[in-house]
Amino acid sequence: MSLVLYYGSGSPYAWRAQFALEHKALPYELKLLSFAAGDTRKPEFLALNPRHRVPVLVDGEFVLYESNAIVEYLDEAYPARGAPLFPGDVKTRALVRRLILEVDNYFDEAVDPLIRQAFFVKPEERDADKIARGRQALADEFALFTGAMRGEFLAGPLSAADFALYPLVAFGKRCEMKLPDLGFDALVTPGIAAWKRRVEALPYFATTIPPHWRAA
Ligand SMILES: N[C@@H](CCC(=O)N[C@@H](CS)C(=O)NCC(=O)O)C(=O)O
Repeated sequence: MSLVLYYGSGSPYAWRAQFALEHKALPYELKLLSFAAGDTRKPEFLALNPRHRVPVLVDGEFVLYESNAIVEYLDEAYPARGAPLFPGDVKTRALVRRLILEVDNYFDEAVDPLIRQAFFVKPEERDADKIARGRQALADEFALFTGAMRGEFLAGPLSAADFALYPLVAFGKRCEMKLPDLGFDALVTPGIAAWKRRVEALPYFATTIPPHWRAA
């Protein structure tokens, strides 16, 4: 087994893949790419992912991009290691897949405008209406995910759905560094706050935090 994960520090999608590698206690090598240096657009990386995005997993001869596909691959390729990330019966596994799609199709869309305003728009050019709409969209999403929760974790037991959602929630919270009036915690329901604490209590959680976020 020779696993290599290409990542960029602070990428919520790469965080998903690292969650899965740690959950499975798999040995792997991390390769850090610099977004600022344009590493994702260099020919050697484009040969791995023509969509120039991290994460990319290399397992021997096999190359895979798209974070949720990587998590599912690791779960199937290394079934003997760690509790399954697509657990339970066929209906629970379908629920995990549905939740992952809801994260990527709806939650991601809700948090993205806030991330843009916080990290990619100059302070003097920030748009208060976009921030207000983003807050509301996020509150709506937290309410929907609270309603969808089936137990201690999103689908009941810990699953790939938790790994899909958590890094985007953490990124939303991190927007407060640039938008101190965001009031992120007020948007989070008690159910999601308790879920967040459970993910943060996972024994390998600290290892997965993006390096430059640790110092913050
Ligand atoms: N749908 C992709 C999204 C990956 C993604 O957007 N990665 C960003 C970092 S957060 C990236 O690599 N951007 C660099 C680029 O676009 O060149 C996944 O889940 O893996």
